[in-house]
Amino acid sequence: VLCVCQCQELDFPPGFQFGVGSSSYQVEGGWNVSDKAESIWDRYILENPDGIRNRSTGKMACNSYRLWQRDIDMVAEMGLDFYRFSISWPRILPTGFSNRISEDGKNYYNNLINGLLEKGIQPVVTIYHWDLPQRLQNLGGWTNPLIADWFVDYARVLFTLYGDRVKTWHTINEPWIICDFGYVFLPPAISDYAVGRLLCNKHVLLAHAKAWRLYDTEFRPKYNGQIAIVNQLTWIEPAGQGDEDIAELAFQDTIGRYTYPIFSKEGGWPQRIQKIIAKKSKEEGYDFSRLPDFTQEEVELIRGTYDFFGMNHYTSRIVRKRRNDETIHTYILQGSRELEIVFETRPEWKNTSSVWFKEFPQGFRRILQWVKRSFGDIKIYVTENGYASDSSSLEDYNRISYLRSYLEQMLLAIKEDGINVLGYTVWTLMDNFEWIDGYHSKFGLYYVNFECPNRTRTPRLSAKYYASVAKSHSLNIPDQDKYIVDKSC
Ligand code: GBH
Repeated sequence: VLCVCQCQELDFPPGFQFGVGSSSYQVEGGWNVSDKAESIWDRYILENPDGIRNRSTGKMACNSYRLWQRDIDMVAEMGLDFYRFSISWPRILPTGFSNRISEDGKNYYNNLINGLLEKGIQPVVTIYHWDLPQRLQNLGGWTNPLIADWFVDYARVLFTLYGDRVKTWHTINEPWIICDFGYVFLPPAISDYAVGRLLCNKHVLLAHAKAWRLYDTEFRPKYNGQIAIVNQLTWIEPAGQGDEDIAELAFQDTIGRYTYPIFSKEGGWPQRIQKIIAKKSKEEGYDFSRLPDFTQEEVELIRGTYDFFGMNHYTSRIVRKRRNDETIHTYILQGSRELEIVFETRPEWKNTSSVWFKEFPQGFRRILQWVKRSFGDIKIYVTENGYASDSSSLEDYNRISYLRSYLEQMLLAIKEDGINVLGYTVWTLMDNFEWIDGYHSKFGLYYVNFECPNRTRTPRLSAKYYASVAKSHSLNIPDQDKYIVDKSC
Protein backbone atom coordinates (compact mmCIF):
# COMPACT_ATOMS: atom_id res chain seq x y z
CA VAL A 1 0.00 0.00 0.00
CA LEU A 2 1.26 3.44 -0.89
CA CYS A 3 1.85 5.80 1.96
CA VAL A 4 1.69 9.44 1.00
CA CYS A 5 3.94 10.57 3.80
CA GLN A 6 6.96 8.40 3.07
CA CYS A 7 7.11 6.83 -0.34
CA GLN A 8 9.20 8.25 -3.16
CA GLU A 9 7.40 6.48 -5.95
CA LEU A 10 4.56 8.95 -6.13
CA ASP A 11 5.50 10.86 -9.26
CA PHE A 12 3.19 10.94 -12.27
CA PRO A 13 4.70 9.87 -15.59
CA PRO A 14 6.28 12.64 -17.69
CA GLY A 15 3.68 14.35 -19.84
CA PHE A 16 0.79 13.29 -17.61
CA GLN A 17 -1.88 16.03 -17.68
CA PHE A 18 -4.11 17.48 -15.01
CA GLY A 19 -7.37 19.27 -15.65
CA VAL A 20 -10.77 20.13 -14.32
CA GLY A 21 -14.25 19.80 -15.81
CA SER A 22 -17.73 21.33 -16.04
CA SER A 23 -20.72 21.19 -18.38
CA SER A 24 -22.81 23.82 -20.11
CA TYR A 25 -26.18 23.38 -18.41
CA GLN A 26 -24.58 22.96 -15.00
CA VAL A 27 -22.64 26.25 -15.07
CA GLU A 28 -23.67 28.63 -17.83
CA GLY A 29 -27.08 29.98 -16.90
CA GLY A 30 -28.16 32.48 -19.56
CA TRP A 31 -30.85 29.95 -20.38
CA ASN A 32 -32.93 32.33 -22.54
CA VAL A 33 -30.49 35.06 -23.55
CA SER A 34 -30.27 36.24 -27.12
CA ASP A 35 -31.47 33.60 -29.58
CA LYS A 36 -30.64 30.59 -27.42
CA ALA A 37 -33.30 27.89 -27.73
CA GLU A 38 -34.77 25.65 -25.07
CA SER A 39 -33.04 22.42 -24.07
CA ILE A 40 -34.67 19.33 -22.56
CA TRP A 41 -33.35 20.45 -19.16
CA ASP A 42 -34.87 23.94 -19.54
CA ARG A 43 -38.19 22.29 -20.40
CA TYR A 44 -38.01 19.71 -17.62
CA ILE A 45 -37.43 22.25 -14.85
CA LEU A 46 -40.35 24.35 -16.12
CA GLU A 47 -42.72 21.42 -16.27
CA ASN A 48 -41.50 19.39 -13.30
CA PRO A 49 -40.21 21.85 -10.71
CA ASP A 50 -40.66 19.22 -8.03
CA GLY A 51 -38.45 16.82 -9.94
CA ILE A 52 -35.40 18.81 -8.80
CA ARG A 53 -34.28 18.99 -5.19
CA ASN A 54 -35.49 22.23 -3.52
CA ARG A 55 -37.12 23.17 -6.83
CA SER A 56 -33.77 24.52 -8.00
CA THR A 57 -33.13 25.39 -11.63
CA GLY A 58 -30.19 25.94 -13.95
CA LYS A 59 -31.59 29.23 -15.25
CA MET A 60 -28.74 31.20 -13.69
CA ALA A 61 -26.50 28.39 -12.35
CA CYS A 62 -22.96 29.79 -11.91
CA ASN A 63 -23.67 32.47 -14.50
CA SER A 64 -20.63 31.38 -16.47
CA TYR A 65 -22.33 32.82 -19.52
CA ARG A 66 -21.25 36.19 -18.05
CA LEU A 67 -18.41 35.11 -15.75
CA TRP A 68 -16.34 32.98 -18.11
CA GLN A 69 -13.28 35.17 -17.60
CA ARG A 70 -13.28 34.36 -13.90
CA ASP A 71 -13.60 30.66 -14.74
CA ILE A 72 -10.50 30.86 -16.89
CA ASP A 73 -8.63 32.65 -14.10
CA MET A 74 -9.54 29.88 -11.67
CA VAL A 75 -8.15 27.15 -13.92
CA ALA A 76 -5.04 29.29 -14.38
CA GLU A 77 -4.74 29.89 -10.62
CA MET A 78 -4.55 26.13 -10.15
CA GLY A 79 -1.92 25.86 -12.88
CA LEU A 80 -3.78 23.12 -14.73
CA ASP A 81 -3.08 21.81 -18.21
CA PHE A 82 -6.64 21.73 -19.52
CA TYR A 83 -10.24 22.75 -18.93
CA ARG A 84 -12.96 20.33 -19.99
CA PHE A 85 -16.26 22.08 -20.70
CA SER A 86 -19.22 21.34 -22.93
CA ILE A 87 -21.00 23.29 -25.63
CA SER A 88 -24.73 23.89 -25.43
CA TRP A 89 -26.29 22.63 -28.67
CA PRO A 90 -29.34 24.96 -28.44
CA ARG A 91 -27.08 27.95 -27.73
CA ILE A 92 -25.02 27.41 -30.89
CA LEU A 93 -27.83 26.13 -33.09
CA PRO A 94 -31.11 27.76 -32.04
CA THR A 95 -33.12 25.72 -34.54
CA GLY A 96 -31.41 22.50 -33.44
CA PHE A 97 -30.24 22.14 -37.04
CA SER A 98 -27.20 23.59 -38.76
CA ASN A 99 -29.17 26.00 -40.98
CA ARG A 100 -28.54 28.89 -38.58
CA ILE A 101 -25.59 29.52 -36.27
CA SER A 102 -26.11 31.90 -33.35
CA GLU A 103 -23.67 34.82 -33.47
CA ASP A 104 -23.78 35.21 -29.68
CA GLY A 105 -23.41 31.49 -29.08
CA LYS A 106 -20.48 31.31 -31.48
CA ASN A 107 -18.77 34.29 -29.81
CA TYR A 108 -19.31 32.96 -26.31
CA TYR A 109 -17.33 29.79 -26.98
CA ASN A 110 -14.75 31.66 -29.07
CA ASN A 111 -14.08 33.92 -26.12
CA LEU A 112 -13.81 31.01 -23.74
CA ILE A 113 -11.48 29.04 -26.00
CA ASN A 114 -9.26 32.01 -26.83
CA GLY A 115 -9.12 33.11 -23.21
CA LEU A 116 -7.99 29.65 -22.12
CA LEU A 117 -5.33 29.44 -24.82
CA GLU A 118 -3.97 32.87 -23.87
CA LYS A 119 -3.27 31.43 -20.42
CA GLY A 120 -1.71 28.29 -21.83
CA ILE A 121 -4.70 26.10 -20.91
CA GLN A 122 -5.95 23.61 -23.47
CA PRO A 123 -9.67 23.60 -24.12
CA VAL A 124 -11.10 20.05 -24.02
CA VAL A 125 -14.56 20.23 -25.50
CA THR A 126 -17.52 17.91 -24.95
CA ILE A 127 -19.93 18.21 -27.84
CA TYR A 128 -22.93 16.81 -25.98
CA HIS A 129 -23.40 16.81 -22.21
CA TRP A 130 -27.16 16.18 -21.95
CA ASP A 131 -28.76 19.50 -23.03
CA LEU A 132 -30.53 18.40 -26.20
CA PRO A 133 -32.51 21.06 -28.10
CA GLN A 134 -36.15 20.58 -27.09
CA ARG A 135 -37.16 20.82 -30.73
CA LEU A 136 -35.16 17.69 -31.54
CA GLN A 137 -36.74 15.96 -28.56
CA ASN A 138 -40.14 16.80 -30.01
CA LEU A 139 -39.00 14.98 -33.14
CA GLY A 140 -38.13 11.86 -31.17
CA GLY A 141 -34.76 12.82 -29.73
CA TRP A 142 -32.34 9.93 -29.37
CA THR A 143 -34.97 7.38 -30.42
CA ASN A 144 -35.14 8.83 -33.92
CA PRO A 145 -32.39 7.32 -36.11
CA LEU A 146 -32.05 10.66 -37.94
CA ILE A 147 -30.50 12.13 -34.82
CA ALA A 148 -27.17 10.59 -35.83
CA ASP A 149 -27.11 12.91 -38.86
CA TRP A 150 -28.37 15.93 -36.92
CA PHE A 151 -25.59 15.32 -34.41
CA VAL A 152 -23.01 15.09 -37.17
CA ASP A 153 -24.24 18.39 -38.68
CA TYR A 154 -23.87 19.99 -35.25
CA ALA A 155 -20.41 18.45 -34.77
CA ARG A 156 -19.35 19.73 -38.20
CA VAL A 157 -20.29 23.27 -37.14
CA LEU A 158 -18.13 22.93 -34.03
CA PHE A 159 -15.15 21.37 -35.84
CA THR A 160 -15.36 24.15 -38.44
CA LEU A 161 -15.67 26.99 -35.91
CA TYR A 162 -13.21 25.77 -33.29
CA GLY A 163 -11.19 22.85 -34.70
CA ASP A 164 -8.16 25.04 -35.38
CA ARG A 165 -7.81 25.64 -31.62
CA VAL A 166 -9.53 22.68 -29.93
CA LYS A 167 -7.34 19.59 -30.13
CA THR A 168 -9.29 17.24 -27.86
CA TRP A 169 -12.97 16.51 -28.44
CA HIS A 170 -15.40 14.35 -26.49
CA THR A 171 -18.40 13.41 -28.61
CA ILE A 172 -20.98 12.37 -26.02
CA ASN A 173 -20.82 12.35 -22.22
CA GLU A 174 -22.11 9.19 -20.53
CA PRO A 175 -24.46 7.62 -23.06
CA TRP A 176 -25.47 5.09 -20.40
CA ILE A 177 -27.02 7.91 -18.37
CA ILE A 178 -28.56 9.53 -21.46
CA CYS A 179 -30.41 6.36 -22.45
CA ASP A 180 -30.75 4.04 -19.47
CA PHE A 181 -31.72 6.95 -17.18
CA GLY A 182 -33.18 9.39 -19.74
CA TYR A 183 -35.77 6.78 -20.73
CA VAL A 184 -36.65 6.20 -17.08
CA PHE A 185 -36.52 9.37 -15.00
CA LEU A 186 -33.87 11.89 -16.05
CA PRO A 187 -34.85 14.41 -18.75
CA PRO A 188 -36.39 13.87 -21.22
CA ALA A 189 -37.82 11.51 -18.57
CA ILE A 190 -39.71 9.42 -21.06
CA SER A 191 -40.71 6.23 -19.40
CA ASP A 192 -39.87 3.55 -21.94
CA TYR A 193 -37.33 1.24 -20.38
CA ALA A 194 -38.24 -1.69 -22.62
CA VAL A 195 -37.77 -0.15 -26.07
CA GLY A 196 -36.96 3.59 -26.03
CA ARG A 197 -33.91 3.08 -23.85
CA LEU A 198 -32.40 0.60 -26.28
CA LEU A 199 -33.23 2.56 -29.44
CA CYS A 200 -31.42 5.46 -27.80
CA ASN A 201 -28.51 3.12 -27.05
CA LYS A 202 -28.09 2.27 -30.72
CA HIS A 203 -28.46 5.84 -31.96
CA VAL A 204 -25.98 7.44 -29.54
CA LEU A 205 -23.41 4.96 -30.81
CA LEU A 206 -24.18 5.78 -34.43
CA ALA A 207 -24.11 9.52 -33.72
CA HIS A 208 -20.76 9.21 -31.99
CA ALA A 209 -19.30 7.01 -34.73
CA LYS A 210 -20.39 9.26 -37.57
CA ALA A 211 -18.99 12.33 -35.82
CA TRP A 212 -15.72 10.51 -35.16
CA ARG A 213 -15.47 9.50 -38.83
CA LEU A 214 -16.25 13.03 -39.96
CA TYR A 215 -13.43 14.36 -37.79
CA ASP A 216 -11.12 11.57 -38.90
CA THR A 217 -11.55 12.14 -42.62
CA GLU A 218 -12.17 15.88 -42.94
CA PHE A 219 -10.64 17.59 -39.93
CA ARG A 220 -7.84 15.42 -38.59
CA PRO A 221 -5.65 15.98 -41.66
CA LYS A 222 -5.78 19.76 -41.06
CA TYR A 223 -5.90 19.94 -37.28
CA ASN A 224 -4.39 16.71 -36.02
CA GLY A 225 -6.53 16.50 -32.86
CA GLN A 226 -8.00 13.57 -30.94
CA ILE A 227 -11.63 12.58 -30.37
CA ALA A 228 -13.47 9.92 -28.37
CA ILE A 229 -16.64 9.16 -26.45
CA VAL A 230 -16.77 9.47 -22.64
CA ASN A 231 -18.33 6.68 -20.61
CA GLN A 232 -19.36 6.42 -17.00
CA LEU A 233 -17.70 3.38 -15.41
CA THR A 234 -18.90 2.15 -12.06
CA TRP A 235 -16.82 -0.70 -10.63
CA ILE A 236 -19.06 -3.70 -9.93
CA GLU A 237 -17.85 -6.67 -7.94
CA PRO A 238 -19.48 -9.94 -6.87
CA ALA A 239 -21.42 -9.64 -3.59
CA GLY A 240 -20.30 -13.13 -2.62
CA GLN A 241 -19.01 -16.43 -3.94
CA GLY A 242 -20.98 -17.56 -6.94
CA ASP A 243 -21.75 -14.02 -8.08
CA GLU A 244 -18.65 -13.71 -10.34
CA ASP A 245 -20.51 -14.46 -13.53
CA ILE A 246 -23.28 -11.96 -12.92
CA ALA A 247 -20.64 -9.35 -12.10
CA GLU A 248 -19.21 -9.75 -15.59
CA LEU A 249 -22.73 -9.73 -17.05
CA ALA A 250 -23.47 -6.56 -15.11
CA PHE A 251 -20.49 -4.89 -16.81
CA GLN A 252 -21.73 -6.01 -20.20
CA ASP A 253 -25.18 -4.59 -19.54
CA THR A 254 -24.06 -1.25 -18.11
CA ILE A 255 -20.74 -0.30 -19.65
CA GLY A 256 -20.67 -3.01 -22.31
CA ARG A 257 -23.62 -1.82 -24.38
CA TYR A 258 -21.81 1.52 -24.78
CA THR A 259 -18.24 0.29 -25.23
CA TYR A 260 -18.06 -3.14 -26.92
CA PRO A 261 -19.43 -1.81 -30.23
CA ILE A 262 -16.62 0.79 -30.28
CA PHE A 263 -13.68 -0.78 -28.47
CA SER A 264 -13.95 -4.56 -28.89
CA LYS A 265 -12.06 -6.31 -31.68
CA GLU A 266 -15.14 -7.82 -33.28
CA GLY A 267 -17.50 -4.87 -32.71
CA GLY A 268 -21.26 -5.15 -32.23
CA TRP A 269 -23.21 -5.68 -29.03
CA PRO A 270 -21.84 -7.73 -26.13
CA GLN A 271 -23.02 -11.14 -27.31
CA ARG A 272 -24.46 -12.50 -24.08
CA ILE A 273 -26.56 -9.38 -23.56
CA GLN A 274 -27.74 -9.52 -27.15
CA LYS A 275 -28.88 -13.13 -26.66
CA ILE A 276 -30.57 -12.45 -23.35
CA ILE A 277 -32.57 -9.49 -24.64
CA ALA A 278 -33.51 -11.30 -27.87
CA LYS A 279 -34.81 -14.27 -25.88
CA LYS A 280 -36.72 -12.09 -23.42
CA SER A 281 -38.23 -10.04 -26.25
CA LYS A 282 -39.52 -13.22 -27.86
CA GLU A 283 -41.02 -14.44 -24.60
CA GLU A 284 -42.67 -11.06 -24.17
CA GLY A 285 -44.31 -11.44 -27.59
CA TYR A 286 -42.27 -8.94 -29.59
CA ASP A 287 -41.58 -9.68 -33.25
CA PHE A 288 -38.13 -8.12 -32.88
CA SER A 289 -35.45 -7.92 -30.25
CA ARG A 290 -35.89 -4.86 -28.09
CA LEU A 291 -32.13 -4.41 -28.48
CA PRO A 292 -32.07 -3.28 -32.11
CA ASP A 293 -29.78 -5.21 -34.43
CA PHE A 294 -26.85 -3.62 -36.19
CA THR A 295 -26.35 -4.27 -39.88
CA GLN A 296 -22.85 -5.46 -40.77
CA GLU A 297 -22.15 -1.96 -42.16
CA GLU A 298 -23.22 -0.41 -38.88
CA VAL A 299 -20.97 -2.76 -36.92
CA GLU A 300 -18.05 -1.63 -39.11
CA LEU A 301 -19.09 2.02 -38.95
CA ILE A 302 -18.92 2.02 -35.15
CA ARG A 303 -16.02 -0.36 -34.56
CA GLY A 304 -12.70 1.34 -33.83
CA THR A 305 -14.05 4.90 -33.65
CA TYR A 306 -11.75 6.09 -30.88
CA ASP A 307 -8.46 7.85 -30.28
CA PHE A 308 -8.53 7.06 -26.55
CA PHE A 309 -10.83 5.69 -23.85
CA GLY A 310 -12.57 8.50 -21.95
CA MET A 311 -13.81 7.43 -18.55
CA ASN A 312 -15.70 9.05 -15.71
CA HIS A 313 -15.40 7.22 -12.42
CA TYR A 314 -16.92 7.97 -9.05
CA THR A 315 -18.17 4.93 -7.23
CA SER A 316 -18.57 1.16 -6.93
CA ARG A 317 -21.21 -1.48 -6.40
CA ILE A 318 -21.49 -5.13 -5.41
CA VAL A 319 -23.91 -7.26 -7.39
CA ARG A 320 -26.17 -10.23 -6.60
CA LYS A 321 -29.27 -11.86 -8.04
CA ARG A 322 -32.67 -10.31 -7.41
CA ARG A 323 -34.75 -11.92 -4.66
CA ASN A 324 -38.28 -12.87 -5.65
CA ASP A 325 -40.00 -10.05 -3.80
CA GLU A 326 -37.66 -7.26 -4.94
CA THR A 327 -38.39 -4.52 -7.46
CA ILE A 328 -35.37 -2.98 -9.14
CA HIS A 329 -35.20 0.73 -9.75
CA THR A 330 -32.66 2.28 -12.07
CA TYR A 331 -32.63 5.16 -9.60
CA ILE A 332 -29.37 5.56 -7.65
CA LEU A 333 -27.71 2.80 -9.64
CA GLN A 334 -29.71 0.06 -7.96
CA GLY A 335 -29.42 -2.68 -10.52
CA SER A 336 -30.39 -3.97 -13.94
CA ARG A 337 -34.08 -4.75 -14.41
CA GLU A 338 -33.20 -6.44 -17.67
CA LEU A 339 -30.89 -8.96 -15.98
CA GLU A 340 -32.75 -9.08 -12.67
CA ILE A 341 -29.67 -8.26 -10.67
CA VAL A 342 -29.36 -5.90 -7.74
CA PHE A 343 -26.53 -3.46 -7.00
CA GLU A 344 -25.62 -2.65 -3.42
CA THR A 345 -22.72 -1.13 -1.54
CA ARG A 346 -20.66 -2.42 1.35
CA PRO A 347 -21.38 -0.92 4.76
CA GLU A 348 -17.73 0.04 5.26
CA TRP A 349 -17.72 2.28 2.16
CA LYS A 350 -17.98 5.91 3.24
CA ASN A 351 -21.05 7.97 2.36
CA THR A 352 -21.00 11.18 0.39
CA SER A 353 -23.87 13.67 0.09
CA SER A 354 -25.18 11.93 -3.05
CA VAL A 355 -27.37 8.87 -2.49
CA TRP A 356 -25.78 7.02 -5.41
CA PHE A 357 -22.23 7.76 -4.37
CA LYS A 358 -20.13 5.79 -1.85
CA GLU A 359 -16.38 6.02 -1.56
CA PHE A 360 -14.29 2.96 -2.49
CA PRO A 361 -10.90 4.01 -3.90
CA GLN A 362 -9.76 0.45 -4.73
CA GLY A 363 -12.63 0.26 -7.21
CA PHE A 364 -10.84 2.86 -9.34
CA ARG A 365 -7.77 0.66 -9.86
CA ARG A 366 -9.96 -2.39 -10.46
CA ILE A 367 -12.09 -0.68 -13.11
CA LEU A 368 -8.94 0.52 -14.86
CA GLN A 369 -7.74 -3.09 -14.86
CA TRP A 370 -11.11 -4.14 -16.29
CA VAL A 371 -10.70 -1.69 -19.18
CA LYS A 372 -7.29 -3.15 -20.03
CA ARG A 373 -8.55 -6.71 -19.66
CA SER A 374 -11.52 -6.00 -21.91
CA PHE A 375 -10.04 -3.76 -24.60
CA GLY A 376 -6.28 -4.16 -24.41
CA ASP A 377 -3.56 -1.64 -23.83
CA ILE A 378 -5.31 1.53 -24.93
CA LYS A 379 -4.79 5.17 -24.01
CA ILE A 380 -7.05 6.22 -21.19
CA TYR A 381 -8.04 9.68 -20.03
CA VAL A 382 -9.90 9.96 -16.75
CA THR A 383 -12.38 12.60 -17.82
CA GLU A 384 -14.19 12.94 -14.46
CA ASN A 385 -13.54 12.00 -10.84
CA GLY A 386 -14.56 14.00 -7.80
CA TYR A 387 -16.32 14.17 -4.49
CA ALA A 388 -19.81 15.25 -3.39
CA SER A 389 -20.46 17.07 -0.15
CA ASP A 390 -23.45 18.90 1.27
CA SER A 391 -21.11 21.25 3.09
CA SER A 392 -20.07 24.62 1.71
CA SER A 393 -16.98 24.69 3.90
CA LEU A 394 -13.74 25.94 2.40
CA GLU A 395 -11.79 23.46 4.51
CA ASP A 396 -12.90 20.39 2.60
CA TYR A 397 -10.65 17.74 4.10
CA ASN A 398 -13.06 14.98 3.02
CA ARG A 399 -12.71 16.00 -0.61
CA ILE A 400 -8.92 16.14 -0.32
CA SER A 401 -8.87 12.70 1.25
CA TYR A 402 -11.11 11.33 -1.53
CA LEU A 403 -8.95 12.86 -4.26
CA ARG A 404 -5.73 11.68 -2.66
CA SER A 405 -6.87 8.10 -2.18
CA TYR A 406 -8.37 7.86 -5.69
CA LEU A 407 -5.22 9.39 -7.22
CA GLU A 408 -3.14 6.82 -5.31
CA GLN A 409 -5.16 4.00 -6.83
CA MET A 410 -4.79 5.48 -10.29
CA LEU A 411 -1.06 5.79 -9.78
CA LEU A 412 -0.89 2.12 -8.73
CA ALA A 413 -2.77 1.21 -11.91
CA ILE A 414 -0.25 3.17 -13.94
CA LYS A 415 2.88 1.96 -12.15
CA GLU A 416 2.04 -1.56 -11.01
CA ASP A 417 -0.42 -2.65 -13.70
CA GLY A 418 1.12 -0.75 -16.61
CA ILE A 419 -2.16 0.89 -17.53
CA ASN A 420 -1.75 3.74 -19.97
CA VAL A 421 -3.55 6.61 -18.21
CA LEU A 422 -2.49 9.90 -19.78
CA GLY A 423 -4.57 12.47 -17.95
CA TYR A 424 -6.89 13.08 -15.05
CA THR A 425 -9.80 15.50 -14.62
CA VAL A 426 -11.38 16.61 -11.37
CA TRP A 427 -15.12 17.02 -11.41
CA THR A 428 -15.65 19.87 -10.95
CA LEU A 429 -14.20 23.37 -11.21
CA MET A 430 -16.85 24.91 -8.94
CA ASP A 431 -20.10 24.01 -7.21
CA ASN A 432 -22.81 23.88 -9.84
CA PHE A 433 -26.25 22.62 -10.79
CA GLU A 434 -25.98 18.94 -9.89
CA TRP A 435 -28.90 17.84 -12.09
CA ILE A 436 -31.89 16.50 -10.11
CA ASP A 437 -29.92 17.00 -6.91
CA GLY A 438 -30.06 20.77 -7.53
CA TYR A 439 -27.41 22.66 -5.57
CA HIS A 440 -27.50 20.24 -2.64
CA SER A 441 -24.47 18.15 -3.60
CA LYS A 442 -21.40 20.26 -4.13
CA PHE A 443 -18.52 18.84 -6.16
CA GLY A 444 -16.53 22.07 -6.56
CA LEU A 445 -12.87 22.76 -5.97
CA TYR A 446 -14.22 26.31 -5.79
CA TYR A 447 -17.12 27.28 -3.58
CA VAL A 448 -19.80 29.32 -5.33
CA ASN A 449 -22.06 31.65 -3.37
CA PHE A 450 -25.46 31.06 -4.98
CA GLU A 451 -27.08 33.64 -2.69
CA CYS A 452 -25.00 36.33 -4.27
CA PRO A 453 -26.10 37.72 -7.66
CA ASN A 454 -22.55 37.74 -8.97
CA ARG A 455 -22.01 34.13 -7.95
CA THR A 456 -18.71 34.78 -6.17
CA ARG A 457 -16.24 31.91 -6.46
CA THR A 458 -13.73 31.14 -3.69
CA PRO A 459 -11.08 28.42 -3.76
CA ARG A 460 -11.46 25.61 -1.27
CA LEU A 461 -8.46 23.94 0.33
CA SER A 462 -8.92 21.13 -2.21
CA ALA A 463 -8.21 23.61 -5.03
CA LYS A 464 -4.88 24.40 -3.42
CA TYR A 465 -4.18 20.73 -2.82
CA TYR A 466 -4.91 19.86 -6.45
CA ALA A 467 -2.80 22.80 -7.65
CA SER A 468 0.07 21.50 -5.55
CA VAL A 469 -0.27 17.97 -6.98
CA ALA A 470 -0.33 19.35 -10.53
CA LYS A 471 2.67 21.57 -9.90
CA SER A 472 4.72 18.86 -8.14
CA HIS A 473 3.59 16.32 -10.75
CA SER A 474 3.47 13.99 -7.79
CA LEU A 475 1.36 12.94 -4.84
CA ASN A 476 4.41 13.61 -2.77
CA ILE A 477 3.86 17.34 -2.40
CA PRO A 478 6.04 19.73 -0.40
CA ASP A 479 3.19 21.31 1.57
CA GLN A 480 1.22 18.16 2.36
CA ASP A 481 0.84 18.80 6.09
CA LYS A 482 -1.61 21.56 5.27
CA TYR A 483 -4.02 19.14 3.68
CA ILE A 484 -3.97 16.15 5.96
CA VAL A 485 -6.01 16.02 9.12
CA ASP A 486 -4.85 12.55 10.17
CA LYS A 487 -1.06 12.78 10.14
CA SER A 488 -0.49 9.28 11.51
CA CYS A 489 0.53 7.92 8.13
C1 GBH B 1 -21.49 12.63 -13.96
O1 GBH B 1 -22.50 11.67 -13.82
C2 GBH B 1 -21.87 13.72 -14.93
O2 GBH B 1 -21.13 13.63 -16.12
C3 GBH B 1 -21.76 15.10 -14.36
O3 GBH B 1 -22.44 16.00 -15.16
C4 GBH B 1 -22.23 15.10 -12.94
O4 GBH B 1 -22.29 16.38 -12.39
C5 GBH B 1 -21.27 14.26 -12.15
O5 GBH B 1 -21.06 13.02 -12.72
C6 GBH B 1 -21.68 14.08 -10.70
O6 GBH B 1 -22.91 13.46 -10.63
O7 GBH B 1 -30.57 8.56 -9.79
O8 GBH B 1 -29.52 9.46 -7.91
O9 GBH B 1 -28.28 8.39 -9.63
C7 GBH B 1 -22.27 10.70 -12.82
C8 GBH B 1 -23.37 9.70 -12.69
C9 GBH B 1 -25.66 9.58 -13.07
C10 GBH B 1 -24.93 10.39 -11.01
C11 GBH B 1 -27.02 10.17 -12.87
C12 GBH B 1 -26.29 11.01 -10.76
C13 GBH B 1 -28.64 10.81 -11.37
C14 GBH B 1 -29.26 10.79 -10.04
N1 GBH B 1 -24.65 10.33 -12.41
N2 GBH B 1 -27.30 10.24 -11.46
S1 GBH B 1 -29.42 9.19 -9.33
